[in-house]
Amino acid sequence: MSVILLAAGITLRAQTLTVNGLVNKPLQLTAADLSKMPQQTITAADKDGKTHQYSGVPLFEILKAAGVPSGKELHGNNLAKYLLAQASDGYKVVFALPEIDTTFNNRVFLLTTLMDGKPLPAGQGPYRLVVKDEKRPARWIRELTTLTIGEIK
Ligand SMILES: Nc1nc2c(c(=O)[nH]1)N[C@H]1C(S)=C(S)[C@@H](COP(=O)(O)O)O[C@H]1N2
Ligand SMILES: [Mo]
Repeated sequence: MSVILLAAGITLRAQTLTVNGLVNKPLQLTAADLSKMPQQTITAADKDGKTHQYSGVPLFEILKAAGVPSGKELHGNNLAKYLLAQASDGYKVVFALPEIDTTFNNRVFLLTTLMDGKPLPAGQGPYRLVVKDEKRPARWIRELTTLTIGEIK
């Protein structure tokens, strides 16, 4: 496990986000890689109804970078493909590809790195999915480590 040494002896885990499974291009994204991708900032209410500003990379951008079927390719067997998001505590969440695909709808699925302009706090970050306009935040997976594309056979 690599670490980043900050001033005053504070260390942070240099955590990467793994994108694997049925992708053309498996990825190991660092925070620096993510910062070079398109960014979006949204306002969303957390579990307690408190609104925060969340910033990060639209999930669809990450799927495009990994070469996941999208748009017109999303038919036939590709519609039985899914995105499995996994966290370091073992929490797992599934999304269907058309949910995330902006050619199907305009819902916002954001891979967030910042909350209210600051890195996500320990226990939430460094990466968390935020699903806007979903009535419950159960799929707002904290401490996200891996995105895997699979297919239901
Ligand atoms: N990694 C991880 N993410 C998670 C969970 C979890 O147990 N582990 N619980 C989910 C559920 S059920 C809810 S309601 C919200 C709660 O978010 P909060 O802990 O930030 O209030 O986180 C979601 N994300
Ligand atoms: Mo929950």
